[in-house]
Amino acid sequence: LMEMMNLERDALLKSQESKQKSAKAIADHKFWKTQPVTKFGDAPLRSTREEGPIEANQPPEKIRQEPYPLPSDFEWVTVDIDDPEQLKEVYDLLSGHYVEDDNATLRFNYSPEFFNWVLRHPGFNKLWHVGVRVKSTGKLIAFISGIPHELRVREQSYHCTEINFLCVHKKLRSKRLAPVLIKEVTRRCNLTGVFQAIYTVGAVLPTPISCARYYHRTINPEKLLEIGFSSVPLGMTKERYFARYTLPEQTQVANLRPMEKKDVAQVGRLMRRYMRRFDMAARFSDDEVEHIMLGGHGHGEVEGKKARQVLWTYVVDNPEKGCITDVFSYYSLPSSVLDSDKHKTLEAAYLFYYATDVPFQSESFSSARPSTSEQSTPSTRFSVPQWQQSPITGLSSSELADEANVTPWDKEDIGVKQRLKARLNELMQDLFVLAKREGFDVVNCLTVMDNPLFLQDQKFGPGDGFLRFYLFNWRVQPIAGGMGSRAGE
Ligand code: MYA
Repeated sequence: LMEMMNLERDALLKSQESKQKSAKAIADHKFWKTQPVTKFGDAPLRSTREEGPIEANQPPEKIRQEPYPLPSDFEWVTVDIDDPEQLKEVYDLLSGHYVEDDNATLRFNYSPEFFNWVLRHPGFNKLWHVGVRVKSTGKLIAFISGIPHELRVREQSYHCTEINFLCVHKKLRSKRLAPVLIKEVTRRCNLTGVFQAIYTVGAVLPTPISCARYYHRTINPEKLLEIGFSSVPLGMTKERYFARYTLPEQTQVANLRPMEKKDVAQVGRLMRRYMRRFDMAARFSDDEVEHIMLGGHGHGEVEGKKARQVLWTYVVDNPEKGCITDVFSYYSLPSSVLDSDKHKTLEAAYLFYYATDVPFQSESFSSARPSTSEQSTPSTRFSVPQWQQSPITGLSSSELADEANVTPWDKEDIGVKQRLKARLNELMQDLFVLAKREGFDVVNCLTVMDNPLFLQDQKFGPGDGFLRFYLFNWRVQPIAGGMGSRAGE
């Protein structure tokens, strides 16, 4: 495993170096060099004690009050995702113009239900859903969004915005619209007291704090071959290739069932404890756990029709222990197939959050600890402006207690790692069975969290894609794979 991780790291560094060189050659980062981010030439931090903000927080009166100027034919809008028409406009823009692979054969095709789920993170601020329209026609031609988030990087936490879905219409590319969108969303975040952000991008910009690689687990080998997404390895017959990815009909893990609302407190406790092991992770209150783990389950309506399910979450409800011992989830993110006559869509499931009590079994941890009535609410949690404050947390004291005295990921002993590896392998195998039943062609994940423990055993293959993690206005030493962050959205 160590060898695999070292190889992976070397490959990542090499690809990062070469992309970095070519990126530098193309542009001198005219925009990024004006922003509070680590620059390529900056001296590395000598210790994690030097980690922290690059620029000080500003009081509201010091922040630009008026929106940044746009070319005269465009105007700013706040996109209201409560309005089905506007939600559809975001969908139309991104389904035609969002991220493609390097060969332009696949393009992410997030569903309206997906936006409706993730953009409504508890405490979300409508002003952070920023659009640009053509004045004369009203057409939406660009978008960027932020959702509130409490992020812990090693021992420090702060409220930040998670920026996602930056998109400019193909016909308006290379006109420096992206920097204006980024500055405008920054201004809107600053005005509400938020001065840090996390974002992930495939490309190398100044400066990644971490890099992960995409891995793919074939579920429907025939379709993946037809699309050209995968190929039969040299020396292997097609039959053997197909047999390699055969799955059982039924799940194997005892007491596995879909997560329900009544599980939120236990799942929250389990997730907070599990994520505390990593160097960087979101800190979720129970309200957020409910949203993140159940919000995409197809409740309510989108565009006047019953919402499709875009998220699947399962728990292991262990009757002997009388509590939930494991949870895993995956979401649907199809890609449009751009160059096939036979297939229009690649149905991809992405591994999302998971947690298990295996690392805590020796301390007889139970997710069923009765929680006090004290709960943080989204309205109080993200409404505390940070212009005068040092990093703060909005977790309640019982939520904070869940994170106490956890052994860090990189210090866990080999016995724990082996038990964890065995358990995660069992859970992933069942995830594939369930994903297959739902009609998925492939399960994707990144080399984050504990994923390297099961990639090989579960027949994941390395992909061409990498995802770089970035922090805005927070200087850090590089963060190794031990990272529990929302990935790949
Ligand atoms: S990642 C997904 C990004 N979207 C896509 O890849 C979809 C397809 N592509 C497009 O729509 C366009 O190509 C985009 C760029 C919009 C990406 N992140 O306008 P330009 C820099 C950051 O002429 P265009 C996601 O959503 C580039 O280095 N910067 O370029 C997370 C150059 O600057 P510099 C990017 O191709 C987004 C400048 O823009 C990206 O027409 C996180 C060129 O501008 C990128 N993905 O449009 C955003 N791509 O000269 C940052 C290019 O300096 C958030 N650039 O090299 C920062 C935190 C903000 C909030 C802070 C709150 C406190």
